[in-house]
Amino acid sequence: MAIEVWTWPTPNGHKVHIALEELGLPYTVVPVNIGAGEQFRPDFLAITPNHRIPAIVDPDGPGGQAVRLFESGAILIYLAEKAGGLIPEPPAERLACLQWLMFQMGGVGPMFGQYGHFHTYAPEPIPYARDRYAKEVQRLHRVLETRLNQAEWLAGGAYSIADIATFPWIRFPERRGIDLDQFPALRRWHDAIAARPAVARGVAVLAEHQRRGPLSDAERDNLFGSNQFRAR
Ligand SMILES: N[C@@H](CCC(=O)N[C@@H](CS)C(=O)NCC(=O)O)C(=O)O
Repeated sequence: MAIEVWTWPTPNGHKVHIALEELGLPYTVVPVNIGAGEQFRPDFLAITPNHRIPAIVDPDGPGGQAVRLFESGAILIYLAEKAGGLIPEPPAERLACLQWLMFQMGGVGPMFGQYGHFHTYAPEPIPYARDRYAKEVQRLHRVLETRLNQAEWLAGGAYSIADIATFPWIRFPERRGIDLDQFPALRRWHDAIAARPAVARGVAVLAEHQRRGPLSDAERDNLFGSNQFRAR
């Protein structure tokens, strides 16, 4: 039975699309237009009280019971374990994989997200915030560069969910003021992942809905305004 993926074409959504494509798991896409406020629909809130994509419903979860899951890192671990791939078996590499996955979830994602907020979406320029997140983005790229000078992939010798979680955030580096040519190991890693057919299929999911141009007032209200912060 196909896994339902409640998603939208953003870096966190792309992680799950890529993993499903790499693992060859059957899935159906349920679009959740976050600019239009569809993340606040009761059927989505029943899956994730955090009203953020991605989330999945697997009718054939553990013990044959349906499972609902949110948080992209947890979803990646679940999919990798279900399919038996993209997570190394040797304990040391498995730990390294989880470590770099957590680094993405707790560092790269939130910090790059705040960079985007203060450089693109904040209604007025706040130099301190712009500078802080620009420095963090640079620093996190340096950390990844150091790791990828030591190992081919983030977990070590094998491509894994740690790479899949991180890759969508390294696409379009110019959007974060990054010149990837200054990070040769990261460039090598990025190009190797971008060349994978499953990755191309994963980032093509819902590509026709990729956001372009400035936010409308309604989109701003849903993402950063009163609708976002209303008690539910
Ligand atoms: N830690 C979460 C973050 C998910 C997240 O921030 N999703 C964004 C899109 S990339 C979202 O749904 N935003 C909707 C909103 O802010 O209302 C994860 O990795 O799944």
